[in-house]
Amino acid sequence: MSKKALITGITGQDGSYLAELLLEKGYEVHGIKRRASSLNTERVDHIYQDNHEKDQKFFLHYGDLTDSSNLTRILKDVQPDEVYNLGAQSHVAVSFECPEYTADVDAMGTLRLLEAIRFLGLEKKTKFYQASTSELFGEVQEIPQKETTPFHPRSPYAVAKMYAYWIVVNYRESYGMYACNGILFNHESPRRGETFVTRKITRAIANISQGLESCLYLGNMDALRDWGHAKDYVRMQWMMLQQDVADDFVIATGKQISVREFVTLSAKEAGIELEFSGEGVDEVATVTKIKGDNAPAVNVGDIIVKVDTRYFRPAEVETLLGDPSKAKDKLGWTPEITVEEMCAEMVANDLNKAKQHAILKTHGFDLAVSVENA
Ligand code: NDP
Ligand code: GDR
Repeated sequence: MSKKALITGITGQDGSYLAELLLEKGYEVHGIKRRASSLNTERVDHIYQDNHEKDQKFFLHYGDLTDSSNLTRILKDVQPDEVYNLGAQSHVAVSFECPEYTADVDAMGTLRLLEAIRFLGLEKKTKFYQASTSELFGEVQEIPQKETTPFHPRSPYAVAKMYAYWIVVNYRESYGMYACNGILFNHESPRRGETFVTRKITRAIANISQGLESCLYLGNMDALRDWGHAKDYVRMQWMMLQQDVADDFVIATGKQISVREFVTLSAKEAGIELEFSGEGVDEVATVTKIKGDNAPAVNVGDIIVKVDTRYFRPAEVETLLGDPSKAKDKLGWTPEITVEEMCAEMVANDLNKAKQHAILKTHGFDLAVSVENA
């Protein structure tokens, strides 16, 4: 009998990579997807199996982390060996706009799942993984941050995730549940949501290079992050549930770069060299050199990055740098993909899309470029 996993947030970046990994390992994979007015399964469409296929291993269930009875029914039907709680309102800036909803999904949603497991008497069968975050460290108390570093969350998102972190610890201590927190630092990929800063940058650089956009507007370019690749990080999520004893782990690369450096790296990947000038809200990036033929719409002297204060946050997390020693020692986990390799993969993916879009535009099919921003 193959193991069964239930993934909340299966339609998101991590959920899609984790589903692929678990299917490769022979799991029967169940995922919870939200009802939306447009299709929202793009990241998992390539592994989708409909229920007319034989030996179906991949199942999607409608549900929502705000709906206890729905979660209880799905858990009762699936009886999973492992639950991965990846579902969340995961955008820090948006959490300042929608604090109550963020708390409901990210904090209470975690409690609802744990309670449903307990209510169904699954607490000795079902292992639980919680998607915790480096945002818990917020206003950092020590550098680098490890499992013992005190928390100081700086957004409604981080405060909600802090509740989720402690309720997981509490259910482990109170009911002997195998429940653990992966305290993951930022991780990205070509499947990263378009409004997180790395993807916003790689997508804009690609669009600008093909003449589909003229300027990238960013907030705090001084912010420092420890960026890894989502594929490396979901491997660890699975590893955390294969131990004898449940525990919490920091997952990071141990290296950090600034948002500005990520812009420079991304532009270079598209053959564009940039120079930053000006300070604070007046900072801009100007094109100084173009190499190769990836950026036909850009000229030396063009200003292609500016600051827009609307992307500043009411409280910022200026620097995050993780110490993954415990995960390396106890799980034997090491990240394999560097930030440079990841950036190259993301730019290549977005360039590919932008070039297709530009060809369509040249032939009179002008598809609108989505303007949602955060
Ligand atoms: P995404 O934003 O890409 O995916 C979030 C997923 O949660 C989506 O499938 C989304 O559905 C789903 N979701 C949102 N609201 C609800 C809800 N009310 N009920 C059920 N599902 C919901 O996030 P990532 O894949 O990047 O991250 C996965 C998890 O890891 C999140 O919990 C995030 O907070 C956490 N995390 C992420 C890090 C990162 O750098 N990526 C770092 C540390 C932690 P839909 O597709 O319909 O929007
Ligand atoms: P973060 O990721 O807040 O770290 O949360 P994000 O990519 O949104 O921001 C990283 C840093 O970049 C700065 N920044 C901008 N951010 C966005 N989104 N848009 C901009 O225009 C912009 N300009 C500068 C931000 O201020 C910030 O300092 C991510 C999410 O995946 C969380 O769910 C997860 O828990 C943490 O990573 C770890």
